[in-house]
Order: sequence, then structure tokens, then C-alpha cells
Amino acid sequence: VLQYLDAAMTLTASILEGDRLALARLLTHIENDTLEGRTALNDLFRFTGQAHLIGVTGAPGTGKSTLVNQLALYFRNPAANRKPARVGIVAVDPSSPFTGGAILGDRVRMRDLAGDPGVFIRSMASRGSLGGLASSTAGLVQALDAAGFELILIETVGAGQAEVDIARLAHTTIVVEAPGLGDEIQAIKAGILEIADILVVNKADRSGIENTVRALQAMLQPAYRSSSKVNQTKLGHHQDVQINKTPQGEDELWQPPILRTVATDGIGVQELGAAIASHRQYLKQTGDWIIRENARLKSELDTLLQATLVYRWRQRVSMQQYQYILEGLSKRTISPHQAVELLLDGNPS
Ligand SMILES: Nc1nc2c(ncn2[C@@H]2O[C@H](COP(=O)(O)OP(=O)(O)OP(=O)(O)O)[C@@H](O)[C@H]2O)c(=O)[nH]1
Ligand SMILES: [Mg+2]
Repeated sequence: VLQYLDAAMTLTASILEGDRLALARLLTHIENDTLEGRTALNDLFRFTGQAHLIGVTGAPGTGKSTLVNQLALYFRNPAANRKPARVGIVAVDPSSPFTGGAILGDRVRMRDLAGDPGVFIRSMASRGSLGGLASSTAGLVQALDAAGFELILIETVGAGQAEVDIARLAHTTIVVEAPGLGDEIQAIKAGILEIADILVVNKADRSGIENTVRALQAMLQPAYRSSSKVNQTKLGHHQDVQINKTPQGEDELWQPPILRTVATDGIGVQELGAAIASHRQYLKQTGDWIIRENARLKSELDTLLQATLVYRWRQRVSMQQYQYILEGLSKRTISPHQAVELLLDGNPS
């Protein structure tokens, strides 16, 4: 163990010094959930909490990677009155056989950014670590945050629960749509409109764009009539959301803008960059930044706690004992509640 601690300390120091090779190595450790990775993350945690975390999600092929690439380019060369930010990119690939080629594709598209020391790109397959995908993504993001990347873009493919988990991780969630049959329905199904801080209709060069924009506008309207409720849903699990008042006493709530982009040509990317900056300003001004930050930490703790408890419990219970109790259930001699008590404490209540 001491040997691991030593290695982790060297790794931590190198990362704080900006060593890219060390960072790449740490990210691999985090993905594989090794002791060295965990130790380094423990040491690095106090250096985190600086970065603006931006989630980019949406259905497959809507242009998320192209948009992320353009956004990174924009943040590296922003408008005259802003200074360039260091950008980290995490692309979460669900590693299904259908998207097997996606990582290679992403790398090719991200070539514009290659060689820029202010950019760090990492693709991650959704291998299971303790606490699952969200947990290892959180680890990667923490490492990039500690390494001094000020903006971290996290790309996930729209698949339901994953978006919600990523939204909990991000300060700003961008939902990317593209014109086409059925995408509106998909958006409702996944409930991703609920988590959107910014809506992007990409592929604005294609026909049908107006229909998509209208459909999104229509969907946003009724939801925002009962705005405080929406704000709570967006935070998911947070009960005591503070709603700040304007001087007129009105609720000052963020209205998710609907932006049009042509990611392949960089059209609309500057506006998207500006919307991201305004959302950050909004979060800071209203105190939502801290609320989201704390909600995220709580969610991370809860996920990890559950996973760790189950893991530790599994270490203690023999398969034989588990089978025995399953049989009791099926014979109806043990009730499900009694089964749980037996498995946890060894005696039924
Ligand atoms: N016409 C048009 N094509 C685009 C636009 N943006 C992206 N594309 C193309 O759409 C395809 C998919 O783009 P990606 O950026 O890989 O989309 P993605 O959402 O990251 O895809 P997955 O990660 O596989 O879900 C590529 O062939 C892009 O060149 C756009 O604005 N207009
Ligand atoms: Mg992609």
C-alpha cells in the first residue's frame, strides 16, 4: 500500500504542475478504479471546485461532438474582451457495438484542437466502476478541474438516466436537438427538456429546423408557467431551492434559450458561448451555483455510499447463504422483509 501511496503522491504533484502525461495516466487509473487513482483523487479533491462544468447531451448523431469541438475552439479564441480559457473535454461513450466507431470519429473531428496545451480531450467507455458511469465521470472531471482546466465539456449520448446523472454533475446542461422526424418525441420521452439550461437546435442548414424550434418552444411554455416547480425538478433532489427575487419582487428564473447552430461551419457557436457565459453569471448571481455544487456533492456521496455499502455487504455474505434465503422466499417460509433482515443482520425481526 505504501508503494501505491508514494506513486499517487508523485502523480498528484505532477498533475498540479501541469504534466499532461501524468494527467493521462491518472485518468486511466480513475477509469479502472485503482487504489492509486483513488488516493490521488483524495489528495487532489481540495484543488477542485474551480471549473465550470458544462454537460452536452442529446440523441445520437445530433452533432454533439462537432459542437463541443467548435465550442472548445471558441473558448480558446474568444471575443476580444475575454481571455482564453483552458478547456477539458470528456466524451462519455456508451461503448455499445453500434457506436464502436464513434470514438475514432470524435478524435478525427477534434484534430483542430490537437497540439493545443490549453485543451485536454478524453474519451471514456462506460465501464463499471464502483458507483457506475456517473461516478467515474465525476472522477475524470475532478482530475481535470484540479489540473486547472477552467471549462470542462462533458458529452453524453442521450439515453435516459445518464443525462439526468450528467446534469447533476454539470453546472450548465446543453441539450442538442436536430431537425428530423421523432426527435421531439424522443426529447419528451427521456425527459431531457427538464434538465436543459440551454437548448440547441443544430443542423440549422437542414430543412425542418423551424418545426423543431416551434416544437421545443411549445414544450417549454407550459412548463415555465409554474416556474418554481421546474426549478426544483431541474435540481432533481433538492427541496429547499431558494428563489431569488428581482427588485420588482418577481421570481428571477433562468429561461432556457433556444439557439440555432450549424456546428460543421461554426455558425451560432459564438452565441452559444455567450449563452454559456450568461448562465454562469446567472448561477453566480442567484446563488444557484452553490446550490448546484452542493446538490452535486450530495448526489455523488449518496451514489458512492450506496455502491460501497452493497459492495461491502456482498463481501460478507456467502452465495450459499443467499441461495438459502432465496429458497425460503420461493417456498414462502421467509417474507421479503425477513429476508433482508436475515441477510443484513443474520436474524429476522
Ligand atoms: N448538415 C449538418 N451536419 C452536421 C452538423 N453538425 C454535425 N453534422 C454532421 O452530423 C454527423 C454527426 O455529428 P457528431 O458531431 O458526430 O454527432 P454526435 O451527436 O456527437 O454523435 P454521437 O456521439 O455518435 O451521438 C457528422 O457527420 C457531422 O459532420 C450541422 O450543423 N449540419
Ligand atoms: Mg459524439
